[in-house]
Amino acid sequence: LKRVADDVRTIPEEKVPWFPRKIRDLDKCNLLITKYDPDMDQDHPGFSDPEYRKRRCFIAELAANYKQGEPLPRVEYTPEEVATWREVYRTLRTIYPDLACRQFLGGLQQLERECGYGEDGIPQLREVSAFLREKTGFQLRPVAGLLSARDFLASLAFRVFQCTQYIRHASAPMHSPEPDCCHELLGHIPMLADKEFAQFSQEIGLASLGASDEDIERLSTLYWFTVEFGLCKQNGTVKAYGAGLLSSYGELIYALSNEPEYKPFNPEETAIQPYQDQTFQPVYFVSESFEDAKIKMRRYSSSIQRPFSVRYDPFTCSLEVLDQP
Ligand code: HBI
Ligand code: FE
Repeated sequence: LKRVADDVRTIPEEKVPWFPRKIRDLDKCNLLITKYDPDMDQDHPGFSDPEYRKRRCFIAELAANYKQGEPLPRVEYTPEEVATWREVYRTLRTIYPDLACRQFLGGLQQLERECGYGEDGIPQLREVSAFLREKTGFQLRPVAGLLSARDFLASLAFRVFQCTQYIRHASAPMHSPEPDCCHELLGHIPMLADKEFAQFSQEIGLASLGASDEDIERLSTLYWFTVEFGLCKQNGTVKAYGAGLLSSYGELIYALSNEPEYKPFNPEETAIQPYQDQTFQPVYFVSESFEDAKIKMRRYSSSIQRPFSVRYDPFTCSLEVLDQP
């Protein structure tokens, strides 16, 4: 009887891309984009430094072998790596009070007090992950490099942030063509300690599950202009909350100068704005507040057509998938 019922179903078979249903499935969300690797990208500052490439490869290998639930790998950083971190930390730390949003400053202060953040050492992912879990339920997982948008966004649905653990080349402490631990630990982590921002991030992730390639492209553009390069108003002035800004001295100053164009954050328009991943953005989107950005993003997400709906169950760290009637 069951077979017959299946065979006569009139609903056309929908081609829904595979997506993770439980947190362990994130072990399969590991598609890397290698075009900005020091092995592939001739403009990478480490391209002609075989020692650097070997070291990055060693640290990336730890991430490639990682399985969900294992303790996060610890890296013994070299004095040269710590010196790079120190330079980045010191330079950015001096301009944060004027240019970063209050949630970022609050998060960073807590990380300095409770998690050993400072210029003297590169924080270990294991400690940072334990800290975030207590604040917002986010946890880290190591990743070997730039991840595909689909896999990166999917992990956010589980409050998992995929984090690189190697550091940029010592010759260019102010810039890295690919994500590195300075970008993750200084740009992203302080924001993920904020409850409202954590929820905003998870909701983009949930909206991405099983979405079409075109919807993934639009969601990753939205992610780009908010989580990576977003600005917001606070007490009448514009501040930065995007991680790409908060981990780049040059672009942070530029974004908050009177040079670039500002547009109000509006998901329909933001989602189709072309972006730059090699130079400064020509335009930035300004939110009235996180609350406002979250409401607008929610409205946008619910307009994405999917033949099912998802609900995250925090007790089992898995998704309930409901067929749309
Ligand atoms: N991969 N490792 C890593 N870190 C990121 O910040 C990151 C990524 N892949 C895609 C991505 N960010 C976004 O810019 C969107 O494309 C989702
Ligand atoms: Fe990032």
